Amino acid sequence: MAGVASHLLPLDGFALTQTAAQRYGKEKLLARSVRPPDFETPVVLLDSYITPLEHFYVRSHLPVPAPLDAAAWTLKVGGEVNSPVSLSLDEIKKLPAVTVTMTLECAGNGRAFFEPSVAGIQWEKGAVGTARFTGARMADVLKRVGVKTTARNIEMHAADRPLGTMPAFVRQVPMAKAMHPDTLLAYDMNGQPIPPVHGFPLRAIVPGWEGAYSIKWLTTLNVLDKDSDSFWVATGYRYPTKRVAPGAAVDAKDMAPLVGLAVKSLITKPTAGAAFPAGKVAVGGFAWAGENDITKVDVSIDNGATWQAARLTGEQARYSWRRFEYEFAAGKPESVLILSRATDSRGNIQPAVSQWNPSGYLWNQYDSVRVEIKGA
Ligand SMILES: Nc1nc2c(c(=O)[nH]1)N[C@H]1C(S)=C(S)[C@@H](COP(=O)(O)O)O[C@H]1N2
Ligand SMILES: [Mo]
Repeated sequence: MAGVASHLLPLDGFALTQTAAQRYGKEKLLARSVRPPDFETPVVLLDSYITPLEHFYVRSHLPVPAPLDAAAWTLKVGGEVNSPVSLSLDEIKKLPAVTVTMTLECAGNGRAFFEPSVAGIQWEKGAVGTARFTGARMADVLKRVGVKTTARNIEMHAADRPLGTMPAFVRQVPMAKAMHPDTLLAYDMNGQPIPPVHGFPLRAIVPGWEGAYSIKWLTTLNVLDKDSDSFWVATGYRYPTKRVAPGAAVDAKDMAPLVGLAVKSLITKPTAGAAFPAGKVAVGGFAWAGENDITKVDVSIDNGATWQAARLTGEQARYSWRRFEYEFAAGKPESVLILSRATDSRGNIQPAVSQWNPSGYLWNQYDSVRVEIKGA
């Protein structure tokens, strides 16, 4: 080691991961990528209705921007509008404040389970969480600038900068969703200023739609009379319009942009592999369906042969997951597979088998947790 300064030695993988996690206060999460930061929440930490900030998953395509100065930051609003403006954070905070409780889920949550496997972050079950977002209505800002009748989409730009030849993370939201009173320009998350890694000082909140619509570090709303030609709008976040064979190549004309989210449930207790004495076993979890409400969650403890309705409990809010609870009596030592299956207000039922697709989006088959019942 002579002559090698210790501070120049490469950190090992674990140390690197810990350093990145500490920087963002995400020590308890699973690092799927360190640069840019992609952190997944272990299912055991998703057992509360509101996900605490330190447990909330992180998905970033590009490095987190250098700390943004809220006093110098502005939101530029232009394009197909009568009077373009630059708004300060204070001006946005003077608009009526709205709080929306929302389940935010990455479209790629569950990608790791697709067969054949699909390129991208290998999320298992925890690229999802629920938070209370407070901000101004996007509609109030758009009304203020006078959107022209030619407007079709709002293009959103952010402060995170691409590495090398990577495209910037630019997305669009159609006018109708942008003008919806629940679509926000949010500055608070769970009652605190949005943390840097979640988009400080301002992020879009497009409730009930896959997470990539909710642009972090928002800098610009550009009103368009057409579709954005940015990479992530033109080619990203697409899903086949028909069922395809696993592994098949899908023609661009048979792909459409993702909107909404799939009906889905997640068992948060017990955890996989837990062991119990014979007796009562409590099952709990959450179910969500984007813009739709959850009307039913069924549980099976016999490999899906029979199903029983779980109780829907706790807070009920549009765009937010719903708690379900179930209890069963374990009589003898055996291995039990607990399955959950949600139904939404439009009659969509969680499938037994997720539809494979080229980008590995919207994994939503029955959730399953295996537990072991030991002797009394
Ligand atoms: N500017 C910007 N906004 C972004 C992203 C990004 O990489 N850059 N990632 C998107 C994706 S894919 C998701 S799933 C959510 C994740 O939000 P979170 O990191 O606050 O959980 O942010 C979205 N907003
Ligand atoms: Mo995402």
